[in-house]
Amino acid sequence: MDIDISVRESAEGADHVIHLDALVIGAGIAGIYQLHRLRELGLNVRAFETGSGVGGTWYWNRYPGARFDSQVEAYQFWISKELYAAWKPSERYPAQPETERWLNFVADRLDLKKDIQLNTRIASAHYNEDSGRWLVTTSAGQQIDTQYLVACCGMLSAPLTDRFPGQASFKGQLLHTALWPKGEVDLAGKRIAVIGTGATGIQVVQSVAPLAKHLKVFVRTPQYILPMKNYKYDQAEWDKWSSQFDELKLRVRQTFTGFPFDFEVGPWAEKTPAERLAVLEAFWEKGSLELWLGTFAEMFFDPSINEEISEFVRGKMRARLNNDPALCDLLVPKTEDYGFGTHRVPLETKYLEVYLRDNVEGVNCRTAPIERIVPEGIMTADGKVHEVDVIIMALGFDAGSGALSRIDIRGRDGRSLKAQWQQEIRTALGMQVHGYPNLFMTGAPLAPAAALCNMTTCLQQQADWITGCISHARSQDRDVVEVSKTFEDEWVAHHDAVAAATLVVKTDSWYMGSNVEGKPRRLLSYIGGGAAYNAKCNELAETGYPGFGMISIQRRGMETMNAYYGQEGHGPYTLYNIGDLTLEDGGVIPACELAVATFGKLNAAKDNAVLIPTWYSGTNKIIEQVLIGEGRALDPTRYFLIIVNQIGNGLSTSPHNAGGDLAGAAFPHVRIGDDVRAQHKLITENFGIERLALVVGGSMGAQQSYEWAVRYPEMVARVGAIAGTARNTELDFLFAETLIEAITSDPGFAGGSYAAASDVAAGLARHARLWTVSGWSDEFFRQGKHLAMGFDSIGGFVANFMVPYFAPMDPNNLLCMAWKWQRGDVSRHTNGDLAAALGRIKARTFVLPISHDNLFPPADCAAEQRLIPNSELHVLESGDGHLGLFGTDPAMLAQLDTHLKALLES
Ligand code: NA7
Repeated sequence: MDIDISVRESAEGADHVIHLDALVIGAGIAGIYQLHRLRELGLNVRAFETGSGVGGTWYWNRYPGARFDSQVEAYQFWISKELYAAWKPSERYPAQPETERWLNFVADRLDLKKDIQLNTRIASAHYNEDSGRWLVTTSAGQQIDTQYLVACCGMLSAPLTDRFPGQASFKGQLLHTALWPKGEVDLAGKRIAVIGTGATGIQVVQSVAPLAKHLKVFVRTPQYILPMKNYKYDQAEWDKWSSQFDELKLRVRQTFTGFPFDFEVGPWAEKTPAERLAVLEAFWEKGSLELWLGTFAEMFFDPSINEEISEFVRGKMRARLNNDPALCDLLVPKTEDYGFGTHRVPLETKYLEVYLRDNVEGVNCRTAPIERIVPEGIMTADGKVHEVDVIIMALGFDAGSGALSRIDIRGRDGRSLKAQWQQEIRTALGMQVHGYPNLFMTGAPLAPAAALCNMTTCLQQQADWITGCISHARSQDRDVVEVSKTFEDEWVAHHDAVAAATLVVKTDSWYMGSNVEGKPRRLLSYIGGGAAYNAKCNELAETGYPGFGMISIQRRGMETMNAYYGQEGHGPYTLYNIGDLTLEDGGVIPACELAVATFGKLNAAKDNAVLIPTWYSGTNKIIEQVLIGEGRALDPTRYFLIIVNQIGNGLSTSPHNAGGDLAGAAFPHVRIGDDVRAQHKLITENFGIERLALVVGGSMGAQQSYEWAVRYPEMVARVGAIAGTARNTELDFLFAETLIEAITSDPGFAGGSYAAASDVAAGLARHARLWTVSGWSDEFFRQGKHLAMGFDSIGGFVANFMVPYFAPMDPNNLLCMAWKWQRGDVSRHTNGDLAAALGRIKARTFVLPISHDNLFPPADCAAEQRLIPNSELHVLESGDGHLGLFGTDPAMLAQLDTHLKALLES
């Protein structure tokens, strides 16, 4: 007999496509909660579930003895106190039937079932880049068109079933724990084999041993165990827990593993051996996972501490096996096997004592591995046939990535998630994967929810974050959310670095994917702790999800026309919609967006904020690379650094991404003053900052800094104006004019209606040559700096550095900025009286020209400085000229740091 999968495929609606805002895959713990949250958001959402009932893990795993290892007061939904109090669990660790009833109770209470389609397996999900939506197909052929796809498939829901040759030939009953049939399975008086002694196998073994005529347990790797102390809960007990609902709800998100307990017994090193033993004994008595996840965190890092704790557990196990040498050899892990806690530690109830029974035999399948299943039973490598009536396979799962890999998921450009994960398992926070826009997931790899967590805690936390992210995107009128590759790379690197410090990565188990042949090795679960993970997620939500690109399909044609602009090359940054911006020269930018990158934290007094506007063609990225760093003047450990991209630079609202009536050449004229008013809204309304410790910028960034100081004198404590002036000179105006002409005279420019930047390649190359001539100084070339950068001549420098630098930029964007630059002039505020305008400045101001700057020579800057009341002139000595702003001269950067430090301390 083969495994009964008990799924009757629904063919509902096979003939027409259903349209949804969101489709949730799965109706387990995560699925029903995610459905509830997205429905609260007002989305048209539906969940699809393979089983014929809700429950997920607690629907499928109905094998004898199935129960969870988390205390029931913490294995909960935190939706409301009323819901919590209304279900009274019967015991501390309820068994599967009660948990399945509880999940049905929750689904009924929240009226979720009307939006859950049962008996339906999702077969494929293909992303359509034009619509920004997913086309999902069930195995019965039903099609669903959905904007968001939220996979709540479960981390342990892809069971490993076909493991041995000859399975189909077995004459008796072959059962898999995770596909256990509904209804009674009569095991009484049977000859039973259990293969596998993980958390599942242990529960099965201890439950069926008393029923079986004879039980053979096939043990390969022995397990460390902890005793489960289960006891009945009466109404008074549950009322007690219900009264603690608010504290528990808060607490479980603040601990390492999502339980209400944490590693709080104090450092191992500070205790005597007797004190350590006392702690271990006391926690052994607790009968929970707390000895593992709530005593000494050092056990995960230090092999000698781990060995001492392992030996404590081994001693307990040996005693329970009456120190029988053969049983201890079979069932007690040895030092050379692996250490306590480096893979899942199951709770058990008299599991070891089972082996002392006459009707139970442990078969060592390390020495004699299982070769095949034969009609009579199990054949092992020693040639022996173990004859049985029933085989129960407790062989585990393709964890974390398995469930999603079993669906044909195709992202942008048809890329396959399964194929990618066969090479390397990567995600961003376990909730998105780059290349799969609008696909979110819970319980997926590289998050605590993949394994190392009290599951209800971590799954709800993820579903909450996903709900928040979708809600934010919608509030910003954005249809598509996709994490950047940079963000994903950084998360994977962080995940690996944290994991590498632990002993967990040295142990083979499903945690590492080593239970599935060919699965790429990586710790599935993020091991930096639930609390740290939550903090990271919360920070992203509070700062507008930097690193998660959000685009509008309506505008997307324009946005993707130039792949240069985006999170990939310039992120992470966050888009802030500052509302409609009425422009000085007429016109309005509706829902104007500023792309903002922040570093460091705003202090409680809100007096450590530094605003850094960008220069011509530059973005937040180059400013980050050149000016920011620990120990530098702009030190993120001391200051809250806000780099704001100017309008028109390609990341903030710009001609190439504006869309509609404002697209391309139709984009209105924007002035420095418009940028500064938009930034003022951002600073005051989005960040709640009333005074800036410093506004500092180079070139057009200096223009914006001066504008800030003149327009909002009370708000700016200090100004650093690098290589720029408050009023543009006539010569500079002319230079910018030549830049404009270089571009617009290219026939490919076509009045601004070119199809791609490459159509204007010749114009952009001329523009790059002009920048070479005036941006760098004669001294730069005399010193051979271009040769030192690896170019063989000035021609090579232009062809291989300057031209490629500007080539991908959008010509209309550059023109927008050039026009703005030409007209930078603070004396607009005082009817053309520059002295009066600069006289308004209350900020302490450092004027910082570059000695060899052709565009903003020191003399021009000094003339302005003399008009600013509380100011100093400090010339940065550098032969590189204006484009020394790129950071080509470390000595100049050192001077700059010295001056900015002095300014910040003044
Ligand atoms: P696990 O923990 O992956 O356990 C699977 C068991 O099956 C484990 O003892 C394996 O031994 C054993 N196994 C697998 N293949 C074989 C073969 N070929 N021969 C003999 N024994 C084999 O899965 P569970 O379902 O118990 O638990 C999964 C999680 O679900 C659990 O951690 C809880 O969080 C809930 P091995 O260790 O590979 O030698």
